[in-house]
Amino acid sequence: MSKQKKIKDYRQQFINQGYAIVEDVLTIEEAKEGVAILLDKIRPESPESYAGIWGTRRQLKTPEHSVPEIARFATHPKLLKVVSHMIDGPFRLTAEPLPIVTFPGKVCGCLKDGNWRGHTDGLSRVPFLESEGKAACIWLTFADIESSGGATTLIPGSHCLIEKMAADPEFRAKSYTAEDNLDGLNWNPKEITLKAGGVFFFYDQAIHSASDNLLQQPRLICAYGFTKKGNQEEELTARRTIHERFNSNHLEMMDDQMEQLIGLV
Ligand SMILES: O=C(O)CCC(=O)C(=O)O
Repeated sequence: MSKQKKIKDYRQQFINQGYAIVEDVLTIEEAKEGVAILLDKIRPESPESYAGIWGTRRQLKTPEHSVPEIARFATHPKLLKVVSHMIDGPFRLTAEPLPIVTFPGKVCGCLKDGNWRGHTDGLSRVPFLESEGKAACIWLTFADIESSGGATTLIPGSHCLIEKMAADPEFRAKSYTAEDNLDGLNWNPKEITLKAGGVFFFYDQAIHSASDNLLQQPRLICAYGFTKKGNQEEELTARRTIHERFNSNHLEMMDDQMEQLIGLV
């Protein structure tokens, strides 16, 4: 299959399914570097990260804290190329990248326990197809995510239904279970397993959840958000609020390439 066709495929998959996977973005060596950094910086007990209600899943508190060495993968040429096919025109990194480690243990259940429930991260007021090609959230993985290894779980295509129903205030308030009988939805949550070095494009309006990590291998990922650049005024406004979205120490130490990517220069 030609490269061009594959690229079209993942963008189309994203539109249809609310997620897409691109393998082999980092080399095995690069992914291993990421593993070492994350395991050094995030530990189950480290105060810079939090679990909330999610057991062994730890997420860095940003922008108060940052891991610049992990953030720097945002400038990886292959990663930027992959993002450039999902966003039309120039784009920038929107916020401090978000490292997440799911250590072995309980998080919030899993697909096998038959009690799976999902949520959306708020509900967008902008119709999906209107924002298509304007933003991309990618989760880069540094170690293989095997089945039962703390993968994201998601109902493919659910973003379309959510969009139709989001106008209903009661609907907006809840998380979703199979019993909700969401008319027209094929209730078939899927584990997003992935090889080290791959990326998962994620649309947070698809019904999704975290999951327990029943294996020994921690799930080691980092989330990066990108957005299409706006007009001159919009970019100036974004620059003014940069300290709200990026860590101050990190801002001070960024190299030219990173500064350019976040829209500082
Ligand atoms: O960690 C995951 O796989 C999913 C996290 C999630 O559900 C969320 O951030 O809203």
